[in-house]
Amino acid sequence: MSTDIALERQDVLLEAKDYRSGVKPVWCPGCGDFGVLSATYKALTALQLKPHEVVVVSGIGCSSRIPYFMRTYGIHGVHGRPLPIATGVKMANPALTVFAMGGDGDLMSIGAGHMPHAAARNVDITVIMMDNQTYGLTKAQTSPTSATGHISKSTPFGAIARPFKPVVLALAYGATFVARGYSARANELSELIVQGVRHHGFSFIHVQSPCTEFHNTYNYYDEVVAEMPPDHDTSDLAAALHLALTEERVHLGVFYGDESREPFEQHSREFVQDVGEFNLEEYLRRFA
Ligand SMILES: Cc1ncc(C[n+]2csc(CCOP(=O)(O)OP(=O)(O)O)c2C)c(N)n1
Repeated sequence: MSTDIALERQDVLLEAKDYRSGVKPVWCPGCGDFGVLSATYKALTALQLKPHEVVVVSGIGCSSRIPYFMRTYGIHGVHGRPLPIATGVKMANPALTVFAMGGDGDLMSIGAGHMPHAAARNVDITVIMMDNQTYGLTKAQTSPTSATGHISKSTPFGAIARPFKPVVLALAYGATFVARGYSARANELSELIVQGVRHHGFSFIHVQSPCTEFHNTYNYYDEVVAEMPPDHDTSDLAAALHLALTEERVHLGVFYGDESREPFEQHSREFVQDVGEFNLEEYLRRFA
């Protein structure tokens, strides 16, 4: 059966191939982002979302090329701005499943100011950050997640700054679902993506996604990644922060989940209904 017919029918199970655009990824051999792409196909297959129900918004960077390789709607946006664009898409049509995807430069450097606001609002989008601890597309400058001492063309004598801790930041900003995956473990990552999409609210998935060309960290992560302790309570924010602050181990899995907060787009729609028609005269009387 052709893919187009399968996509129209409710009774046909979609397969990973149904989410492929057919455009061949331009990433370097071994790039971690291949693992993230296949985990995303796998997650969409598990969720059985129709491609037209999904929008993948990205910024600019190697990782941000991901919408080209997916047979969903997609926006290859502006550097650092996937979150405001994704927020707008979700507000305009809350029925869509919206992803915001990009690199550590995109989301933690030029776009760093957007995450606290999107998390505080609890917009129901799933953010997947592909962290290679370097600027891949522009050829290996130091990024906010590069380790102290990291040598590159932008820090030739070693980075002085301490690296950002994306999971700690997401928890501190009030993200209601926070997880970490590793691109070399695509099956586990796809399960985290499924959980992130099912979560009603702002989900942040930090993915260690090594850059084979400029900063090959596979051996390091193979060594230091660790499963989430089996007794970790994902409703305990302090315990999640404690684990995320751990330097010796890079824990994979769900750090935190809180379903109690209403997503922004739902809340704002109810709010608009309660307020009723916008009254300009009343507004000017109170605020002008
Ligand atoms: C406003 C603006 N500033 C700078 C750039 C140049 N630029 C393009 S991608 C990028 C960083 C890429 O790093 P990252 O977001 O981590 O993605 P990666 O390529 O590593 O996947 C930069 C600085 C740009 N395109 N637009």
